[in-house]
Amino acid sequence: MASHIVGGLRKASDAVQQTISKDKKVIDLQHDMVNINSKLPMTADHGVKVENTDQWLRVVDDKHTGPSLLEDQLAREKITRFDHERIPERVVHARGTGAFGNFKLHKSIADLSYAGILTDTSRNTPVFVRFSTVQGSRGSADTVRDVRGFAVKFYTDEGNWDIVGNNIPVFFIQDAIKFPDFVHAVKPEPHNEVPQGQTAHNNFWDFVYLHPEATHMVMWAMSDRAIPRSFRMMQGFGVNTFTLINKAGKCHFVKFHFIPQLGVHSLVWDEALKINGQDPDFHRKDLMDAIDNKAYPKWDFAIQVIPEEKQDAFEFDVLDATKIWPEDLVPLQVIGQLELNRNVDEFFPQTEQVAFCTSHIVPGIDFSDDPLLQGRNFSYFDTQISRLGVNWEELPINRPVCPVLNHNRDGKSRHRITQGAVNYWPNRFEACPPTSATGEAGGFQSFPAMVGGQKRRALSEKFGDHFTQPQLFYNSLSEHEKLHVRKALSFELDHCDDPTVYTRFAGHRLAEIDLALAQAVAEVVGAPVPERATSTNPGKKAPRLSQTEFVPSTPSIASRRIAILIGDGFDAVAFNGLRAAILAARAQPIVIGTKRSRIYADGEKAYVAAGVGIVPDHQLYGVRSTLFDATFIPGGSHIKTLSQDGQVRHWVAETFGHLKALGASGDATGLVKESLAAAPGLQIASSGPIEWYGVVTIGGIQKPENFKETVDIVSGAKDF
Ligand code: HDD
Repeated sequence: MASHIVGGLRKASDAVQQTISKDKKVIDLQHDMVNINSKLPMTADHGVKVENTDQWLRVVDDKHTGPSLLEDQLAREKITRFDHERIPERVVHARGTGAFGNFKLHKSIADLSYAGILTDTSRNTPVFVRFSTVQGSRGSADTVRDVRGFAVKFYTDEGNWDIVGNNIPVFFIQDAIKFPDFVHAVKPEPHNEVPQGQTAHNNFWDFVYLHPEATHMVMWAMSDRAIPRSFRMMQGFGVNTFTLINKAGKCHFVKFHFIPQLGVHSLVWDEALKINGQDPDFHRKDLMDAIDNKAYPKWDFAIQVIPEEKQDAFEFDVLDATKIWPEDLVPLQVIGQLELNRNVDEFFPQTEQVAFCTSHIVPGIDFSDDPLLQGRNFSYFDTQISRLGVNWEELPINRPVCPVLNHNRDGKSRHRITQGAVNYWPNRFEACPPTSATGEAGGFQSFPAMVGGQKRRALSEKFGDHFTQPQLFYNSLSEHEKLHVRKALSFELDHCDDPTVYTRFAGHRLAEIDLALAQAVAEVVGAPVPERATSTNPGKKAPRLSQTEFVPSTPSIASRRIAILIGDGFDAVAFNGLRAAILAARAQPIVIGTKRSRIYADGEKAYVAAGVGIVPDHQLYGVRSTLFDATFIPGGSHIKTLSQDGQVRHWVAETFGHLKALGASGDATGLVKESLAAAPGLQIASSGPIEWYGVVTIGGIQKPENFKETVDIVSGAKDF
């Protein structure tokens, strides 16, 4: 992985640089920035210059031995500050990474909302986005099978608006009161703190069996959505139902969507497992590298809207977070674009201290009675107090770009100094009045909804339909996606050792969704195989639930990582030609050598003194094929060396097995042929002839004799 450079501001392209230099949040953050490279002398926290930070003050004899003095205030400060560096990690979504960018509205929706950010197309609203996994702790790996958080903070002119979403459009539970149970069940088990970064354990599968409402999200979590190739290549969903309020006081239900312009792409499970060990920072580096390389990720921002009077018009309850609004029933309207274009300057004060709240909405946007959202509106503000202290909204990353003034005061780590003699309303100076007192426009007004009824712990009847939508999701997947779901379920339930858990889920719950799926999983995990479906699946499908439907309008390899394998004696013409083509397509050529010392092309030795040849980015044993999107091997006399190296053969077979493009020229075609012929995982039954899927060679290549024409491109990874 090419090393990234922090401080993306320096590296931004001209157009983006111009936008960034006017960005209100960038200007705001500069008040709090210092530069460690400024060559200014070191000081203690109270400002006194430090003379020595290497030796503790001691009473020493003539051999310089003797006790250390507690009196050394500088040493004590250094140790004390270090002792207190850690803050509690997020109780969920602890592992994450963030970046800055902006939001541009293309189409005003003034007919639906009076929010400035949703009506003023001339604005460039600064944003901070944090992506995360849910289950693992701060140090867990990036490519685990998990839901990804997709939290967006819009620094709008009217205050901060947070969409705290995920890359899956539904949630495990319907009522926020279940959240502690759910999180306890998904997290490492209490007696032994195992497992880390996975749902593959008894407690999770026990919980989801006992909560049929979780079935829909479980199906998504077992699909390829839960192992994204990149944060840049996944959808974002607000999940909960919010409302939009227009000037006329009309209310519409709304769901928010972010659709990646690069398309939706995933790893295969074998890759994800391997990358966990090979590069646990794979996703965060991918995002930073893309931004440093000016391949700024972009998402279309879209809404789905249901008028208030149509609330009861669907077979699902529009307030149920375990249900999607199928796009054939409620179409998506694209109204804006989100772009990320600047890496953080420092992780802790920005990515770690950023704090989102679903309750942070701006005038023109309001909540709904979605029972999950209502509880979230309490939980987020509360958790920030435990993580960051009550004054968390004063932290630079969290403070709005519009003026903030009120009578909230004091508390731990109060930073702001408010001048004036009063801290209450009303006051004799009429200082800091709410807009209701002045008649000024723009104060947040809750939508005057009619409410009434009994006080009861109850949800509407439609919340009780738990299987229609998981069936809809599963039916809508392509064959290879279904296969991946089956394998994911088989993997996860295999990690449950309590027969009650895997037997009930595989043998009973899955039979509510799809009998063939239930039978296949039950057999493989050792559960009694169900003979009949426990619910009828009418076979209904909905558009754009399969991620294969998210193909970018202009297919591109921009920002993709392409490995070029070389040793001494590579063919310089093929190498240079392909590298130039990769660069022209704005992808990243990454040269992998037999060593990271200078490597020479065929016939190049004579020029050693002139310093030609190439110093590879990595040596063969420092990285693995899994970290690249494609591989090219140029021909040349280096093939003699490469073909004797098991690592190279494994690289080729693994690339093919993971369904990645594989290119070879000249003598390298023979190496590819031999490596694939020897790979056991390629002979798998399939629906049709695929042949050499994804293999491009120059100079001809023969199929190995034992190679089956019917390689299943999807499960090529089977034995890897
Ligand atoms: Fe949550 C964090 C997304 C339900 C309580 N949640 C958190 C983050 C994301 C989500 C992306 C990380 C934010 C960041 O990057 O700092 N959560 C969701 C979604 C949900 C959801 C999409 C369902 C629609 N969450 C949910 C419920 C509750 C919480 C029902 C509690 C009743 N979530 C929290 C939390 C966290 C959190 C405990 C932990 C850290 C934080 O808030 O800031 O309050």
